[in-house]
Amino acid sequence: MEGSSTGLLRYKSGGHEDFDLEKFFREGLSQALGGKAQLNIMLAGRVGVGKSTLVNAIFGEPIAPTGVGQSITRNIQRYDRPNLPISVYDTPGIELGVETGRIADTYLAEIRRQMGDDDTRVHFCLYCVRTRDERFEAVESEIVRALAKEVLVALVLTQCPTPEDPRAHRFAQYLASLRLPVLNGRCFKTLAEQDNIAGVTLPAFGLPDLVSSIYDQLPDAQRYTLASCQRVSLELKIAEARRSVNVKTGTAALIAATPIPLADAIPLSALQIGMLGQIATIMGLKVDPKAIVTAFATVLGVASIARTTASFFKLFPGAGATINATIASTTTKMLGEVFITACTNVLTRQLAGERIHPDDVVGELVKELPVLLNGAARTTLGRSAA
Ligand SMILES: Nc1nc2c(ncn2[C@@H]2O[C@H](COP(=O)(O)OP(=O)(O)O)[C@@H](O)[C@H]2O)c(=O)[nH]1
Ligand SMILES: [Mg+2]
Repeated sequence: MEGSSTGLLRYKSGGHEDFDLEKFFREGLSQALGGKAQLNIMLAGRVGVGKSTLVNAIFGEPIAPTGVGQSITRNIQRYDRPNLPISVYDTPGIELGVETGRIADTYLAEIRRQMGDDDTRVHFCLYCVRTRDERFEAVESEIVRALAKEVLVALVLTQCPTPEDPRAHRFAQYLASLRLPVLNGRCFKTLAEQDNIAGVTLPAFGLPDLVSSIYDQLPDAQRYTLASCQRVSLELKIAEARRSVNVKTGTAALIAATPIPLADAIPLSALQIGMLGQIATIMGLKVDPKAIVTAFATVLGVASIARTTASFFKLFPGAGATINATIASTTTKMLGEVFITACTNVLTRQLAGERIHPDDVVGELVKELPVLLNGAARTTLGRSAA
């Protein structure tokens, strides 16, 4: 069991090691939090179109300052937030007629300056155009074309009243006719923050579509950061959590490539429980490790969880006394899917306006686990163990 290239088999076999659910979950959390790659976003477009509002709405945090004041930024500003692996390069708003020729050069110089370093490189640019201006100058075309040679550019129509607004639709068609080299060859209509016009509330829209489209184009490491940190698309969180479960499922199969006695399956349990910490992080939920322990004890019908893997593996009836690759990967996938479902249920209730106490995540888990595990485990594992 020693010297594995996966780096996961650091627990020696022989039954001396403790199965420690709380510790494994904590480790999963800290790996998930510490493992987020830096994601750098450039904002470009004219002054006051809603660049700051857009990026702040995507991440649910005031990263870039907003306001209607004049453009005081002469150079590109970098904004960071503590505990958020995201930086925003806010460009001085384009003021038409003012040194327009040099604007693109300034942006490009900054992009190139940061390009070499993985931590500072710009991963994508949001080029914002305000819908009601119905104006996109030749110089903006030039800037977008120049930027797109260096970096992924998403063209965003900001402050769009509704998805069906006819004037926005015509403007979007006009922009599409320019055949700009932008993400998906089109612009994204958005209203980042709900608006109020003549007493009518216009709900925010368009951000999930924008964020998912950008996600599709990013490298895996930045996808993870974007999906985890964004606060607009639950679907994207689910997709990323599934991707993470698939990776863990593969690793689980490796751990049990040579079948292992259940008593020696601690690395597998550590992986599975750590995975739950990662899922919670992607879903943006704070889950108390102690509450997780209580939840599993409830599911297992015991007062406290014994410090053996065998006690934990009672979650998977039919798993048998020897764990092979199929059982390892099947149980990992099952546990991952069940936890994603539990988190999704909580977040869905939250989106519906319910105030969710952090403990409710665990409450959901306790509700979901027995049903899902018992059903799935008996059929799937019964077969693979045979
Ligand atoms: N309601 C609403 N107001 C917005 C939106 N986007 C921009 N604004 C308003 O427009 C002003 C300028 O926005 P800001 O994000 O600072 O523009 P920037 O100069 O492009 O960064 C802000 O004070 C906001 O009140 C939006 O999506 N909804
Ligand atoms: Mg701004």
